[in-house]
Amino acid sequence: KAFITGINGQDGSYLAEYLLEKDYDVYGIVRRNSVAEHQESRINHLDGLVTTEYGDLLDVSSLERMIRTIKPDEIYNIAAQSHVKISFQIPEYTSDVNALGPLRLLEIIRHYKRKKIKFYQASSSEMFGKSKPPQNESTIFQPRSVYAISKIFAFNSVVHYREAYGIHASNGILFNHESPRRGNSFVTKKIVESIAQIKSGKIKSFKLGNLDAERDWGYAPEYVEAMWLMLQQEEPSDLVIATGETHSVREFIERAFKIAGYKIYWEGNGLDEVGKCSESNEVLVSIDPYYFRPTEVDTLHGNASKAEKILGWKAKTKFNELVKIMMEFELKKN
Ligand code: NAP
Ligand code: G4F
Repeated sequence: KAFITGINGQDGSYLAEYLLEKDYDVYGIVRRNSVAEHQESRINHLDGLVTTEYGDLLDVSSLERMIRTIKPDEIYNIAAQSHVKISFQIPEYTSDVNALGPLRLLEIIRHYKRKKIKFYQASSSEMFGKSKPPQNESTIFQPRSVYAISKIFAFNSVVHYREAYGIHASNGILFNHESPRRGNSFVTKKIVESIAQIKSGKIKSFKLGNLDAERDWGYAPEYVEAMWLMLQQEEPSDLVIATGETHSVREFIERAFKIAGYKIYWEGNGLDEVGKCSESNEVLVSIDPYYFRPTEVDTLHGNASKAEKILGWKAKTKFNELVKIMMEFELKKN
């Protein structure tokens, strides 16, 4: 039996599918949404296959009730206020959910002695912050946002509960991973969705922030396999999961436009920089400082060789293929 927090998120939905294929009984908590169809929008197709109840990382009684009634073998804590930029606006809420949420779960496991529950925590490459690339398990954390700080608190809680109480608790330090199910306020999904809307004539252009940030972007369905593998190991551990390839936001834009049949060129500098269509010379992309962050993580580039050695896991879908999957999905939708 598996209990997934954040089951309606990008990763939670893929993880639920993955565990169902492995014959798990899958349970999860969902949050009430004022628009009913948003509430389980990514897992509607799993209706009748997974069991969901209302719950929240801020509501200990809901977590305790779920764990005591389900008696899960594995808990995957995937839920979070997962948007880095938004954490600058709601730092206290972000910390309550992302830092204290996992602590609440670990406390429940600690006091629930009936059987050994294995625990997975969704840690993040964002914790590395300004540490120089490539980053691996020995790289120090130099956070650049409250999101990252909250994830470091959770990371350390996992290590502490493992050492102090012998809990089988592991941190997956996942680098950015995307898919057609990615939320559309994250840069990759925003780019492909906007390009498809340009192509179908719904919009003329779109605005972005820092085009020079570099990320190690992988494919989400492959990353949930690494989560499961970590809990199948005799010894819990903390592992980096990444592709080992890094590309800029700018490269992502160029590649996505190319797949959609456009060639673009860049003109101007700083806030005045624009991406124009080579054929029509019309502006397709411009800069809006609203999307800048007070502090930025410039480059993330993961070294996942430890995960390869311990789990036998290696990223298969690299940058070009990922952009293709995401762009083609949007083009078909529009
Ligand atoms: P996501 O799509 O934003 O999903 C997050 C899920 O958490 C959503 O289902 C959300 O519920 C739920 N949630 C938020 N606050 C909650 C609360 N207080 N109580 C219960 N559930 C709550 O994020 P994701 O991309 O799948 O990421 C999954 C996890 O991995 C997150 O912890 C994220 O921080 C971490 N992570 C992600 C990446 C990445 O590149 N994707 C990389 C490293 C780490 P609603 O559906 O109601 O909004
Ligand atoms: O897509 P992003 O918002 O992802 P970010 O900040 O790297 O965070 C994601 O990955 C983390 C793992 O490293 C996760 F822990 C976290 O939960 C989340 O999944 O932004 C990527 C880059 C940033 O440098 C940002 O400044 O894109 C830049 N960017 C440029 N224009 C933009 C935009 N980001 C967003 N969201 N929107 C823009 O318009």
